[in-house]
Amino acid sequence: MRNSLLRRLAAAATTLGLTSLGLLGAGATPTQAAIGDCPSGYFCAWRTDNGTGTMYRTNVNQATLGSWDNQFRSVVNHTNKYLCLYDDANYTGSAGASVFPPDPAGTEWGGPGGNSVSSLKFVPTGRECSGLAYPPWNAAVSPVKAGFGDLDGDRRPDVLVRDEAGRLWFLPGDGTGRLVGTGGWGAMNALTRHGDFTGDAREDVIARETATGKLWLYPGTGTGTLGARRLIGSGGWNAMARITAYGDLTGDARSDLLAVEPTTGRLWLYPGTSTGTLGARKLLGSGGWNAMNALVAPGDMNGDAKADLIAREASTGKLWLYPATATGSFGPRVLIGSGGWNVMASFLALGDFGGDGLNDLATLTTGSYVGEGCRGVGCLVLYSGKGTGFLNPGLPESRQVDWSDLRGTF
Ligand SMILES: [Ca+2]
Ligand SMILES: [Ca+2]
Ligand SMILES: [Ca+2]
Ligand SMILES: [Ca+2]
Repeated sequence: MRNSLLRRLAAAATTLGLTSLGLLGAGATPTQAAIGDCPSGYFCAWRTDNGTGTMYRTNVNQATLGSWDNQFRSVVNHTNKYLCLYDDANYTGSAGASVFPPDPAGTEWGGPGGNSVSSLKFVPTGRECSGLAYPPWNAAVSPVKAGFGDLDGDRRPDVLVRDEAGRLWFLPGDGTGRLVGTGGWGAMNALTRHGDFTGDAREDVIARETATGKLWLYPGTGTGTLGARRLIGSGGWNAMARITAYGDLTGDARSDLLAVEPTTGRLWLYPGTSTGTLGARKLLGSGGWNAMNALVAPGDMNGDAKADLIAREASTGKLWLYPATATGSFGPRVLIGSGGWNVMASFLALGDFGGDGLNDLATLTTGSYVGEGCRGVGCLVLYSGKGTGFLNPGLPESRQVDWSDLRGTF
């Protein structure tokens, strides 16, 4: 995908004073159309490099551009959609698309990177200029029912993806995706799921609302969609970090929630209850948990049927396994990754996606990752579990590339 030149060119334009009509001087009136003439809700273009002269405008897709074919020199996107510009008609082009983010206020403008634009379209997310809104997720059918990771009950672990438009996608594991949240999910600053909180044997989603610090439970319906949400935390949850739906630690077969208190470094457990709410919290770790920059709930990793915890140590990039004990706490931790794990942007703990009955771990990479078959941001790397608590070497999944430009995968 060709990157937008918009920001760089916008900076240059500002330096030259081109974006400010005020710099024309008091009383000066531009004799030709200018950037500011582009109406709200429209994409506009000009044949000149400085946004003057005859203005083109549209707010709908254009498979061809007629007399404006190969004429765009400067452009502005005053819409709330992503704008894609293509070198060929019908939304194609060997160089891919130039992507211009939504800019409803119209504060930035620039050039399309050459006067070669022959078609354009508007899409909700930048990914859709050259592909699908969601990445491909392929998982095997597990011989065992994991009790988590599987929203639709077919024993194949599923992924939920939040996109740049605040929509939620359900990826059932066959490479496809279905829209299960039409918008508004951008209001959440924590998303987690692991097992059933409501007691209907269907996996549920928990989300924290940024503006209010409230914790919401979205009950799974068993098909990949989510039912009407319920308030399970009336406020104050913005004071917590690493909110992690864990599975059952307390031994009552109800899923529990973990969270770190940043002011103290304490690790707390919020037990699930029979009413689908959270009970009084219990102290699990008396301090030091701020040293961890990721908590992962992968289910049972060491074969004793009790769900375990994986944590990444920020300063060392080490991965630690905290095995659950029979008394609902953690035994001595075990080093399962000797370093380098900070190149991972996030973890996906979905159960057994390899199909051998043992729980696995998937990761998504940052730009620092270099692997065979995939490098940089947005690679999916699969670590199959050995059933002993340890992981096999990671396999970058070259068939499942392009997990970038998303706003959460869980
Ligand atoms: Ca499934
Ligand atoms: Ca449920
Ligand atoms: Ca429990
Ligand atoms: Ca275990």
